Amino acid sequence: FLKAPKTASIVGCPFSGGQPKLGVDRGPIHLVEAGLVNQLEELGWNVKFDGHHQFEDIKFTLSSSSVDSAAPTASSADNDTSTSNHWDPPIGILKNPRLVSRVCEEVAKVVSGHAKKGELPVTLGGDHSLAMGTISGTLDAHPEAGVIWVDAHADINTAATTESGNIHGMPVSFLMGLDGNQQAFSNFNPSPSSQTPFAWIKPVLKPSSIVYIGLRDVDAGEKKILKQNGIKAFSMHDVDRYGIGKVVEMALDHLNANNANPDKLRPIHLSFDVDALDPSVAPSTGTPVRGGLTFREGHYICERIWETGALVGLDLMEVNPSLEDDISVRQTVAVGCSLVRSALGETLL
Ligand code: B3U
Ligand code: MN
Ligand code: MN
Repeated sequence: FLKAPKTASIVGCPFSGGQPKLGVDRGPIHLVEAGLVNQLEELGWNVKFDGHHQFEDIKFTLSSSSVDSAAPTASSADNDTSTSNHWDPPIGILKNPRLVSRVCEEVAKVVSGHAKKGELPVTLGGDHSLAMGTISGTLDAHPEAGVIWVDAHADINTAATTESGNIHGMPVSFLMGLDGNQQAFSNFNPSPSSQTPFAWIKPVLKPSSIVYIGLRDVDAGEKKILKQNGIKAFSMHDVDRYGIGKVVEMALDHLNANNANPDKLRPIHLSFDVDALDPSVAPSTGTPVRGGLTFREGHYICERIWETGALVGLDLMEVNPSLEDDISVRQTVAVGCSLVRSALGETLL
């Protein structure tokens, strides 16, 4: 049968504030320069892309409304996101909390706007803290959607458990409104009236509405959170044991078993961290972990989700073109493009 032409909206997010390594903000630029827009058009998509989002106005607003008007210190040079800006001091150990939060709030509006017009938002990161925005946006437009989170990491630390203070290791906890965040923030901030910068995030994601695939580097505190909340997770051990085909069926079954409307397939948001792939497949990423998904396993996940016809949102995150040599960068960018094409219906035959 013939489907009506569909529109994919590329949401380019050159943002690195959720983690300390420079360069991940150039991920979306490289993915688009590699020809992603054309490639999707060749698959029959109507592609909307009017340039990458600029978050400069957010930085400007934050810096000019800063309570701390002290002169910038040496560590707050503009191109250095590895240390805090004087206008965005850490909360507890969380780095760049106001900037990350405001950027994600804007991304949420953009993604939700596209999704409500019936378009498929394809967000290119940038670091994975951006998923607080993309998933808030998807769930605003499709409240019944479930999330498949493909990653080496669980990204579910709270302000109480994070050891790094890097917010890209925390987005899922904010989307779920986990207790650890409220408690920790009230400790940092004794005045009950003062809101955390993350107050805009509604706890829209139920623990039963997310499934992980690819995990292999999960902090002790995160393991507790996964257990306590009964969150479904398929680690690399499960991929080895069952094979990727069975794992993806189990993941889909889990989401659809928890569907409010059992007659309808649940809409799916796929949040793909490129570090889920083995570093030999995708070397240019900030926190590579050995023993990851093969090229085919990563693509299979995307192909199978496309096949369900239920995809309503896609993220491709953590491509960092500043890491490793030129060949590695080209390889990682090419894999990123090809994952997106697979999720948008590129078939093998
Ligand atoms: N769990 C660690 C490491 C990490 C999470 N996400 C990435 N790395 N990419 C943390 O910092 O929370
Ligand atoms: Mn991640
Ligand atoms: Mn990761």
